[in-house]
Amino acid sequence: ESRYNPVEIEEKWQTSWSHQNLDQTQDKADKPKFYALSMFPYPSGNLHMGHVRNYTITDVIARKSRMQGYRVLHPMGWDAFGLPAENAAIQRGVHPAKWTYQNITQMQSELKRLGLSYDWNRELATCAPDYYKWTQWIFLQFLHAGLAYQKEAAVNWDPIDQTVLANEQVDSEGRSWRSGAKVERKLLRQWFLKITDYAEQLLNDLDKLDGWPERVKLMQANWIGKSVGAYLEFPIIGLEEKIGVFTTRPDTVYGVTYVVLAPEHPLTPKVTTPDRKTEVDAFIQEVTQESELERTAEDKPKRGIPTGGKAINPFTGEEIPIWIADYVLYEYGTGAVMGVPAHDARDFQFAKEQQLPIKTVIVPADAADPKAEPKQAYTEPGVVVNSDLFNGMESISAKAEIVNYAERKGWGKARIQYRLRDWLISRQRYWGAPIPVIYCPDCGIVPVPEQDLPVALPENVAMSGGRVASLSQVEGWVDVPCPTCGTAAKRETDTMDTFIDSSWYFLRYPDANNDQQVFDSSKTNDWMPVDQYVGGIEHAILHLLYSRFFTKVLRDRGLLNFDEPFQRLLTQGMVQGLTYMNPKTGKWVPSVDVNPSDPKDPETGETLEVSYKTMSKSKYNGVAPEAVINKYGADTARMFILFKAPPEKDLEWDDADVEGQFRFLNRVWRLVEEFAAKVTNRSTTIPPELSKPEKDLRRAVHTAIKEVTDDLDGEYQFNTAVSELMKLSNALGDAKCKDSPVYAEGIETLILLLAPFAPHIAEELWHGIGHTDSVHLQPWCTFEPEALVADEITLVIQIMGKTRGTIQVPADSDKSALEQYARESEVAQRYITGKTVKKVIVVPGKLVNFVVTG
Ligand code: ANZ
Ligand code: ZN
Repeated sequence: ESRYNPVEIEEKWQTSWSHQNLDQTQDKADKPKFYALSMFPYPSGNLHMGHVRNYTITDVIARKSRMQGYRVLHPMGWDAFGLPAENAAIQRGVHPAKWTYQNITQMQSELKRLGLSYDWNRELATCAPDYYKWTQWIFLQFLHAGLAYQKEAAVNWDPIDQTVLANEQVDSEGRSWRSGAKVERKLLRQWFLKITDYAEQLLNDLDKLDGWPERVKLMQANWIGKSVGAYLEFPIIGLEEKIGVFTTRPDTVYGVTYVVLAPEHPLTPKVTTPDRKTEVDAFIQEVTQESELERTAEDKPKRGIPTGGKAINPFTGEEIPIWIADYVLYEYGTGAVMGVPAHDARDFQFAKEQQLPIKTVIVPADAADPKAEPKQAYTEPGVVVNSDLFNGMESISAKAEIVNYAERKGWGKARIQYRLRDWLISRQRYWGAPIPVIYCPDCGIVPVPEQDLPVALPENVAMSGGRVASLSQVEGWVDVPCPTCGTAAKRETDTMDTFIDSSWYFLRYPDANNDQQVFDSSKTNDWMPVDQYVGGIEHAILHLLYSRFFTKVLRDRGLLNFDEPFQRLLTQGMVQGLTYMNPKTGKWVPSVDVNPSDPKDPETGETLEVSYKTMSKSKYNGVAPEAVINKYGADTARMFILFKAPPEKDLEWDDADVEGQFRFLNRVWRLVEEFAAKVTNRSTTIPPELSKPEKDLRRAVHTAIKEVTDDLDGEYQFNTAVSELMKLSNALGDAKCKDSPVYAEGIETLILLLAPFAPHIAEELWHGIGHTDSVHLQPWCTFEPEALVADEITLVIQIMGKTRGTIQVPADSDKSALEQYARESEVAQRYITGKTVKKVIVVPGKLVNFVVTG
């Protein structure tokens, strides 16, 4: 008799599978395709439990899909450009490339120990020249399509990382998503991708994504931020130019009492009167240093000053003052707003503070006195007043009427506005893909010719002064003859935002080793879209939106024939660890220093606060995957992670439950061992006539097949699927017919159903009962509906609503038969003899309740 030794068998099978090329993708096989993809990791050093959870989920899906007869693409790669490599380089003096590739090697070996069924032949790293060559090629596609352009822009500048950040990389407090630094505003010439051209499609196509969490779709829709309204123009007194504004409330235009420009608006200096110039300049200086979020915060006083200039409201002919204020953003709409204090909360606050007039033009249908001075802005729909031609109209219908009127008069037109901005992709950093353009004094911007790609990163780069030099500082790299005219020219020295690298990697896996093309479209069209994408909710906006954008652009360039890259999306929850905090000092205490039954701070003796928090280095609450694998094996780690919580929910790490799964696998091991040792006739051919114990066992076996399959095919309820496996193993353990083919069928079924979850032990046991080919090449079990039909059911007997016992009765009994069986049962006889039965309630299939008196 052998003991379950996970470390030994896991290594053995991993080696064997890789020799057999078991996980290699079957291209062009005569099978339906299934593309299972985990979000690829940043190679930061070691795997953490979040990775393990993510990849285990995808692996179960990939494995069961193979058994179900799909050809499966299940690849892995590395999101390998980015700042941490530069920071590590500075701290440790290793080149970013070296640090990155070391980490890849380390993490790859950890991944292999988890028994994840990746096709390693398709591994890619975004920092490799044979990958970023195509990233650069794609950039040129954007350039040719007019979707990449340069613009002088007020950018988010991270003073710690010394780089520009996209809006998406600045959090709600105006801090960098990476360094945490307070982001500053700075003017620089930058490259942008025109994602705004695709705003409408990106919004509308969300409807096609049935397999996405509603929450993620909502976040994307809000990010795109569509507003329907009007563009209206206000003539400026004394100037030819007009002030264009975007408004969602054209119905309030008769209530405009001032116009406000963003301080950095190009009209600001023109409308400013000489007496106001000094003050206006000072104000602009001040405001441009603030972040967008500070400027628009609801709770902050709005700051602004008059420019001295005047405009005309074309609808009323009234003269109104032109102001500048911090709450008007230059980048949104036209960078100018018509102020309607009576009906907009921000304008109301501003008008109160600045003593600007407030003019009511909408009133509630039942308004008492429209002339009373309002106490706050009335922002609801209502009836239009004080608005000339439009008086008495419903404000909602007045919107369209007023826009029509404006159009006829040449004062404006209907307009749709998106909150989404173009994507700023320039980064002044070394460790990224160089933007492949050259600046020629004669020809201007010249794209690097395709045959000269990749524009390779220079290897020799200075790492001093607390940062890795940017490309502009690399001697000899910048100077290059113009590809068109040969004149001495200069390379672009910015690299691309690393989100670009990850916006197309899923398109490369179907043809990962192609050195002639970005990918062969027929291959990528064949495998795409990804059937199941799994990753963290932190990518709900950025990565997913950018990937959708790239897909649409490459489709429009004729490279792809589908609209959306990810058919189904699963965002897995966090892995949380037991966390100890000293409530006095606020310090986290490592769990190794704490006695869990009496948690005290080893230094101060203070009683510690205990909670579950997302595992992180700073809280000392992480559990290293390696340690768990060494102790229990990868199969137990996988089983625990799948069993402990539904995939979308947070998961609390619990050593006792890990032990529990280890014990379960041991039980399965012993069950199969015993079977292999004692049962010589292992035929699974089921005879036509079965005894009652056989029928019962067979029902348990086929119920398990049905339930596990439902759990995996539907909403991915891995936790209940594992419970079903445990039930099946119990039924087998208790079975009274261990020499029956039904038992043999049950043992085989248990191993087959276990295979996607715990692939190594399943393989070992499969061979242990005499098979010679891999369990992972077997077809998925299908249940027989007849086997599920119970001959008998358990009927509950109640007296006055109280359960007194149960009896077995034929499953096809009708109501009166059920009553009859119940009455005659021993249980009922005990309670009803000598009494009067006043009423009998029969719930078919479940229970019979006797109401008695006397
Ligand atoms: C007049 C008005 C009257 C407005 C009213 C609202 C209510 P969303 O829905 O976010 O698109 N706005 C326009 N451009 C702006 C900018 N650059 N900075 C700050 N605010 C700006 O909001 C559109 C509304 O936000 C516009 O409609 C405008 O104020 C303001 F009773 O125009 B509204
Ligand atoms: Zn030239």
